[in-house]
Formats: sequence, structure tokens, C-alpha cells
Amino acid sequence: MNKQPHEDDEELDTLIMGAGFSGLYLLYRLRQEGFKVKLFEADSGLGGVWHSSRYPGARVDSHVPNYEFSIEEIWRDWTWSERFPGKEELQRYFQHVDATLGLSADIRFRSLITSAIFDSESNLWHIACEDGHQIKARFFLSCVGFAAKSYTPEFPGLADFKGPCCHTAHWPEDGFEMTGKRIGVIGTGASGVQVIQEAGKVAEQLTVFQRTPMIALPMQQRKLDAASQQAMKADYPEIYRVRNASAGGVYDTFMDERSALDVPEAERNAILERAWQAGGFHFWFPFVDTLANIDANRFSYDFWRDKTRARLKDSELKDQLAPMEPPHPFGIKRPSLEQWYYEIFNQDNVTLVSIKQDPIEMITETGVSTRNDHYEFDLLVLATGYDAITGGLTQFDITGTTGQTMAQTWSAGVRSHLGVGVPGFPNLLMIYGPQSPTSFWTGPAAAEMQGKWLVDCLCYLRDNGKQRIEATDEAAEEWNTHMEKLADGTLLPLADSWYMGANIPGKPRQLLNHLGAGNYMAHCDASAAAGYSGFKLS
Ligand code: N01
Repeated sequence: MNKQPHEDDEELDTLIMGAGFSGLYLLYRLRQEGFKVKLFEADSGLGGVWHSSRYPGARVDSHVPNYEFSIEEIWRDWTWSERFPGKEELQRYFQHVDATLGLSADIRFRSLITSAIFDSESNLWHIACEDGHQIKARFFLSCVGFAAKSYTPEFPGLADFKGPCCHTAHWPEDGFEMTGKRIGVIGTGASGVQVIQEAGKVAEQLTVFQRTPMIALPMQQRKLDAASQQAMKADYPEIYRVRNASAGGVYDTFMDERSALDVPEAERNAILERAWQAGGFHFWFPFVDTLANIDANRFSYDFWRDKTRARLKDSELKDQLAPMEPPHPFGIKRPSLEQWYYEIFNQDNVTLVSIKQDPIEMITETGVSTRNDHYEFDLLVLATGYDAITGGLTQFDITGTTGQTMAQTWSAGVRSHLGVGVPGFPNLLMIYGPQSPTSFWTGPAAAEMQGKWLVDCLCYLRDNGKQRIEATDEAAEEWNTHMEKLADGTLLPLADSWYMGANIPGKPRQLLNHLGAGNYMAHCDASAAAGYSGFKLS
């Protein structure tokens, strides 16, 4: 690409990386507080993953009005058309956010940051972009989200495939023609489920390569009308107060506080049925111990299994998509929400290949060869996920005071204090990153709650004449021990999920996100109340 000359030698108070919910909230609030702040975004528009997720069927899985800013100027004039909005509507929402708050004026688009090096003399980050632009900033705020680095397995022969082959994270703006085509999809996570639902409707032949069955939950999508949303807005301030104080950033969860084991069978099934009908993630945590006790967990699996098998016509399909025995405990890999996912497999034009039984051996010029067969494709879709949570920070050169990059520093596992600061990386502060609740928290709630804490912290530093904040080693070790205890109290370590870093070969296995936003914020607030304990200020 053409290198632009260095445009200036500007020095900022704060540089924000990433224009998703977190970055935009910080830009809005830091401007209000009078900081000299700019946001750098690698892509060409606002919205983070909602700008870059262009694959067919991309849709949010938090229901209205959970997944939006609680800022009244924004929600006052905005209505959604569906309970779970699709990517186009989310992109329009971000344009509305921009039109309301005028954020673009301080955003530099198409600015992929390629290196950030801390200078201990000046206490400034020296940041460089792919286009040659360089800038200095006192505080470097990482808001890259948890899906900033895609993961493509090393399938032998992948580069030989002659037709279009695309990872869901890199779908081109003008897309691919899918009607009447032979399409292969590898991967059945949330992205795979969404693409498969769309491809199955139009493909001449769709072949799905499944390694682990996805335990997909019914979305219970429906259209929304403007009048009822307007009527509900009188309650929005209270709704957002509840949402932001909740454990997962959802205002209307109805998890039963009893152990599933203590509830009589008929009542338990009625509770499960109610959660099922409510749709979305209501079914994910129907009881307080669903994700903590293997016997309680099994009730959910069996309920899901029986509902799902009833939708499938063929007994082999039933066993592959919703086996009698769980592939792993229910809900400890992230469930996806589906609308007609299972019915797609009843169609004559759809084939399911269970690659545990018939492994992929290689990709050829024309398709995919498994041990027993060869499948020819016009389009090959890789829905193989992300180097989640840490990949956004380890994929480029961030170098702190020890001369080590973040990738080197975390090579044996993530260490941070509160998921905000990393020892050896002063003035780098993370939102929605590793060791904070991130993927167990809705994006807008996390952006606002963590964002508010971070803005208060930056104001405190400014008001107290401090130029540097750095997590201590002791605090980071303590936080890590706390994270390990949280993981041990759940079933989460039992699956090879991206929550555990276990979807990437060689990545250290550890719970990468904190559990329970309320408890997490209590830790953050306690640190702030003690003058930011666990951090060294100077
Ligand atoms: O990625 P994933 P994703 N050979 O890691 C398979 C969010 N999101 O992009 O399960 C064959 O979940 C892998 O198999 P297995 C959401 O938080 C949200 O779908 O590891 N297959 C799996 O099936 C989500 O959880 C939304 O055995 C291989 C798939 O690829 C997160 O992003 C939409 C393989 C990867 O699934 C990630 O979702 C989209 C191999 N070598 C994403 N390696 C919404 O809001 C991996 N796989 C709705």
C-alpha cells in the first residue's frame, strides 16, 4: 500500500484503538471531560465487529433494548425493526450514534495500528500505523473487542483451492453469489450457524463440516413496531439502570435462584419451557447452578436434546446434531441462537459431514477431501472462529518497559490487574479485554460500566498530577488466582472452548474472562476507592 508521509508529530492525552461500543463511549466521555483524544480505527466505519461482520445472516444475539447505549440522546429517536437486529440495522444504528454525538470528527479511519512502544523517559506511547502515520499519546486505550483476530486452521492444501474461499471475519463488501452454488462451510459456531441458515435457502448444494455439534438455542425472533417501543421508552432509564447493574448486562434475565436439583420435575420442566419460549439466552442459565453442577446441567441438555431431535427427520442426523449423550456439558461453549438451523439439515440439498468420524484430510483445487469422500465446491466458507480475547493485543507489536511484546509477555498465560492494566505496560488500559467479563457481558453495558470507571481513573490521574499508571506484579498474580477460583467453581474448564483459550493450538489454557459483572465492578470500585490499589501511580 502507498505510504503516506507522517502527517504530524501530534501528542495526545489519550489514543483509543477501535470504534466499537467501548471505543465510541470512551471518545464521547473523554471529550466531555476535556481530554485531547483521538480514536484510531482499522476499518472504514463505526461499529467494530458490526462494521466488519459482512457475512450473510450476521445478527446480534442480545434482544432489544439490551444491545444499545443507554444515552438518552441516542435512544430517544431510535427504533428497531426486529427483536434481534441484523447487521444492516446495526450499521444504521452506529450511523445514528455518530449523527447524534458527532464522533467521526475525532476518528481516524483506515488506521491499522501496527506498533506501540512505550517510552519510559517521557511516559508516552509511540504509536505507528500501517500507512506510516505516527503519533504519541500519554494513555493508550485498547478497545479492540474479543474477535479482532480471525483463526484459520492449517488445512493442508488450503491455498490450492481455486474458487473463492473466505473466513467469515473477512467477508468482502460486495459478498459472494450463493444462489445455485455448491457451498462448503467448515465450522458450526455462531458464525457458521448464521451463514448455514442463509446458504441452505439458496445453495444448489450445501455441505456442512461439523467437528462438535453446536448446542444452538431458539432465537424466537419477531418484528417490532415503533409504537410499542416508544411506549416502553418511559421505562428505559430504569431498564438501563438494571441492565448496567446486572451480572451479564441484560435487564430482563429470570434465572431461578434455586438449584435445579431442588426443584420438582414438573416445576423444573415448566421453568425450562418458559425459558425456551422466551428465547435467546434466557435458556442459557435457567437455574443458578446450570453451569456449575454437572447433574443440574444435564437437565438442560436433555430438555434441549429432546426439543431439537424432534425437529430432525433422520435418525443419523439426530445423533450427529443432538446426540443422546452431551458432547460437553450444556452451555459451557457459547451457545448460538438459531431460527431455522435444524430444519436446514432436513433439506435434500444439505449434507452434514461429521469430521470426527470422517476427518478432513486436505483441501484440493476443487473442494474438500475427507478420509472417505471428496466434495466439490464453488465457494468455501471458513467459519472457524477467532484467536479470541487476547488475539487483538498479541497480533501486533506492543512493547512495554521490559522490551517484551504483549505476545511474549503472555506466552505462558495472560496476567493483568482487573483485566485493565498489565505489569510492564504502563498507561496501556484495556476495556472489554482479557480477565474482565467481556464475553459474559453485553457489549454496550460493558462499554458504559468499564468506560465510566476508566474515565474516572484518567480524571483522577490528571487531577492528582500523575502521568503514569501501571499494574503491579503482585496484583496481577492475585487477580489470576481469583480468576482460577472462579473457573474452578464452574463447569467451564471441561470444554475446549475459546473461553478457555482452548480453540487455538498451543494457546495456554485458562479462563480468559471474569464471571459476574457486578462482582467484577465491585473489585474495580474497591481499587478506585483505595486510590487505585494494585496499580503504581507516579
Ligand atoms: O467461532 P467459534 P465463531 N477443523 O470458535 C470449528 C461471537 N459471535 O466465529 O467446536 C474443523 O465459536 C469449531 O469446531 P469445535 C460469539 O461470541 C457472535 O462461530 O472447536 N472445524 C467451531 O465449530 C461466538 O461464540 C455472533 O470442535 C474447526 C467453529 O469452527 C464467537 O463470536 C455471531 C477447526 C468455530 O466456532 C465466535 O464465533 C458470530 C478445525 N481445525 C460470532 N477449528 C452473534 O452475535 C475450528 N473449527 C450472533
